[in-house]
Amino acid sequence: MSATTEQQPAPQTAQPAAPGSGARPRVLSGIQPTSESFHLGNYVGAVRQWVDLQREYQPFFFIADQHAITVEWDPKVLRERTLRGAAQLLAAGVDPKRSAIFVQSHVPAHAQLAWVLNGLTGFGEARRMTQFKDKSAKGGEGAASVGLFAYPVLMAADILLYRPHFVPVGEDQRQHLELTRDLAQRFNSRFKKTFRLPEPYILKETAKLYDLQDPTRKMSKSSSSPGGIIEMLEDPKRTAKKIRSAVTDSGAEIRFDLEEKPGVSNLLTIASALTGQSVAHFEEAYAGRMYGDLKKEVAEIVVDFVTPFRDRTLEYLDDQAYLMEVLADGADTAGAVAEATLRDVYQQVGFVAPLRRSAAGA
Ligand code: ATP
Ligand code: LTN
Repeated sequence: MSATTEQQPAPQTAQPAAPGSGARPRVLSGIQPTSESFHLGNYVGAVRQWVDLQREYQPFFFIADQHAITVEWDPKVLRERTLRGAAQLLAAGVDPKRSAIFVQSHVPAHAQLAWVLNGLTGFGEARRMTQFKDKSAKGGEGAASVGLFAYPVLMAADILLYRPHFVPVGEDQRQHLELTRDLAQRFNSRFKKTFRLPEPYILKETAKLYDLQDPTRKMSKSSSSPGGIIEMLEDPKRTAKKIRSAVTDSGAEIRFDLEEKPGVSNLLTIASALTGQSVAHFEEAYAGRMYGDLKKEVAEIVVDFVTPFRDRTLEYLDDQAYLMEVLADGADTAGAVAEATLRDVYQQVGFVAPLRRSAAGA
């Protein structure tokens, strides 16, 4: 993959294997269904890397619907967004033959292991998590849910169940990964070595996209204004308009300079990320030309990219039977791995194993 990562795993030469089959090192990641559509930042900063990782790793990718209920939610909207999230993963090229694609709540072991890990997590340790501090800052700690407080513990469970080698996430999740490693180590030393300590695989220097209206802030589903965010599933005509109205900088020169020219730099980053051509190529091509010309071309590049993506997503959403099959297969593959780990954990912590009666009730 092209991304520079903190921890660059050695390339593997093994042949493609079926999801869950154990021949290749595992990667795991999740994305929350907290908006109608992924934005272009989510795509270039995260989902596109997932697609690349499928070649060399054995991936588990899921829609974190249980994480989405740690803040206020609407059940109908959550259901819709969960399916949209899965359809967008498929449209982006996450291949169900190579990757287990599933919905977090379809694999009950996530919540079950989270409960065990809750008993190993210090209150102060959880309170130090900066995401909790940030997200609870608005209404005050008293208004935040216990779920939001325990969010990182559920995330640790998501990860540890699969004993993955790597967890690709953005820089903002680094602290949660550290907690995950601490919990794994604590469990392993208090009981028996059960969990693998996952390596951070922080997608740091992959393209980071900024808000079109305020290019000093990152493009974000929770804080960008509608005009600042490029949503993958919105009407491409609207997208083109947003790019043509993007805030640019004083002066007229088209060059990459995040400090002096964040608006122009953002447009150059987008053009480069979607075409595979270097930023320098666009700087050269636009020497002596106007900001308006650049915006027009970037609008075309983005529209050419998002239009088929959107069409593919809508097709997957139209064929819910297929989508549900993919998610059922993903949950079967993931569930088998997760349940084996959970059984091991339950045994270590002293839960009495239930008598398993056969389905026939014999
Ligand atoms: P929120 O605003 O709710 O925090 P978000 O838009 O930042 O949401 P997340 O769900 O936190 O998106 O992130 C999903 C993935 O997308 C993460 O791996 C994150 O690093 C990546 N990502 C999010 N925003 C950007 C961006 N502007 N540029 C590049 N990558 C991004
Ligand atoms: N917290 C992550 C989403 C997430 C995740 C995970 C990522 C939930 N569980 C497990 C990696 C592994 C986020 O908001 N980006």
